[in-house]
Amino acid sequence: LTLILAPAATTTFFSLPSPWGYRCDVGRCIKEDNTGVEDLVTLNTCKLTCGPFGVLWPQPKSATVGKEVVQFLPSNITHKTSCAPAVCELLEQAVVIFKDNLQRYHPDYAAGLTPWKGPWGPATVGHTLNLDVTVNTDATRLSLETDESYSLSVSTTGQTTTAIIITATYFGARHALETLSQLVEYQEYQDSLMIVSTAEVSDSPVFKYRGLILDTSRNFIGVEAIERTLDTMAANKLNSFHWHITDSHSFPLYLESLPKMSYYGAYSSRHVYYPADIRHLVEYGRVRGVRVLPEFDAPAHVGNGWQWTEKEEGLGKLAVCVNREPWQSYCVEPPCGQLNLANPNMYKLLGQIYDEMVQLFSPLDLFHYGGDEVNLNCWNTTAEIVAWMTENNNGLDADAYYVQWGTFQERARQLLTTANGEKEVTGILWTSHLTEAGHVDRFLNNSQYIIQIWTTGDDPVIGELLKKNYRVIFSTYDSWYLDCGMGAWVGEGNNWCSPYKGWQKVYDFSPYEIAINQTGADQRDLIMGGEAALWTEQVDDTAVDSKLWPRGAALAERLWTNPSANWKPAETRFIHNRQRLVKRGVMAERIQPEWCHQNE
Ligand code: CP6
Repeated sequence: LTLILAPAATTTFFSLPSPWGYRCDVGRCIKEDNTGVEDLVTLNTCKLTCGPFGVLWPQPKSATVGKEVVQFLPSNITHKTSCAPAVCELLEQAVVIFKDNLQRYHPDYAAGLTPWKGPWGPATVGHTLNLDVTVNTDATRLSLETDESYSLSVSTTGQTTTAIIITATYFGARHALETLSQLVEYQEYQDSLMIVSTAEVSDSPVFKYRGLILDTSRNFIGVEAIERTLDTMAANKLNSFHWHITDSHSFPLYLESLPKMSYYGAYSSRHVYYPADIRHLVEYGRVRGVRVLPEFDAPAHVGNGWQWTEKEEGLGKLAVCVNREPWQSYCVEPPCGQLNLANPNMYKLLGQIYDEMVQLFSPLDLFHYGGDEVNLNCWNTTAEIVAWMTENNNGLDADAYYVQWGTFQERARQLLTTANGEKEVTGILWTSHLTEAGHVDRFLNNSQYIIQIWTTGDDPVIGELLKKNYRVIFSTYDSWYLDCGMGAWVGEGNNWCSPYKGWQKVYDFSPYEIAINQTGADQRDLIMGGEAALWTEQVDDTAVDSKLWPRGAALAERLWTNPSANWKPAETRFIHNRQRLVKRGVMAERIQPEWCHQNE
């Protein structure tokens, strides 16, 4: 009988000061002794190793983070959960993602090399990270009522670090795992991970609705780039991916009941989202705590894809002004196109499109109808529509057209409700002439719609809508548009990239301040949150990451934490968060030279 006794392992607490004579302070190496003699070898070792321990983004409501770290390996993570079956199933996936994110901290991860090749000492091998997750309710889908709060408690005794997570919902637990992953860093010295040995975090978001908009019509964005976007949103606790899937340029949405929409409207058969892609992304988002919210923009911003009804089926023209010139007379951005109000088949198709979208994106808690930038001149210069207006004694003045537009929106709402099994879905609409003071309460019920503001932060329409009790989402173009807008490419001297909106501008824009300025109160019951927009006239897969990140992270802290200070005190954390995003495989834009990171 042979007994092999493993050597008794002991945990080494690496206090910061670290063992190299340098102290690692949020990513910077500071010499401990006062000899003034720099040892470049140990300084550089420290630089390689020195991680931004405890740098949290977005800043939690309350957090105490210890100053000591212990080593462990990602293979030494255990977890136990207490939850309803459907929640536990999601949590299993969340834990896999959590572990993968830790693997990504290894500098050789992207190169595909096998990480954790050692050498690591017994302290690393013996140490275990135990996750203990309790979720108290059984919700498995996000809504505007979802409780995303969490408490996270990290403690270390003997050979074990335990992270206790207690939340109301799965979505809170998922946020807690993101925070926990921010308490971990890679340590070059022993090729292992290190985790802060003690921490207490109690956290919840200020705004319920925290999102990004991605346009996939002006240019197609591949499924992988969208996955990466969802990953990175989750890392920053953003919870809503607003998918502006179609527009007048292209129709990349493959519909089984209407395949000719994308056959005519997609840029090519490769530039299509098939039902399996969409279902995959909806589920991919759900697991990561991100709602995938579809927009079907109408009655304007349509065009390519709609031609087949006239060419093949005898259904007549369902979209008018399609590709019409000179475009300046019929739309704000070429190619033009608007739905044909005079042809009842248009509603039949719209209903079919909604039917299939509801199936693909189910379960829906919100639906975006678009509704922006309708051009009345398109309709009243189209003979078929003018004849129909006249026949029905509607008149031909602007108000007559607004009434028809309002009627269109009401029919669209009814079609969507029917598509959703007669269950009302809260609608979102862009600000437009229909949402102006003189029109909005005539056409749009404030219990049925949330209005998304895309004009500037000083637009008085914001105060008007709030005073009429409309719920709003902010996407003001002077602060939260991450693209170059249209001016740069239509060659009209309008260049929204100039000046470039740095992360500081994104960070400092505060919806509550706007509301106070315009109405005297912060209106926190009506302001659901905000979204930064990436319109893709000048973006494809190659630029999505660097346009969205790290500026999207600045938006995330505004909406999660709503800091009272401006960007300045957040700068160091922001930069470290950006470094972490890069480690996770995101091509996030650089903020400053490495020199600043290491010296200052
Ligand atoms: N496309 C759609 C767009 C824009 C909007 N809707 C837009 C407007 C102004 C600027 C940038 C984008 N490209 N469908 C407005 C909501 Cl500056």
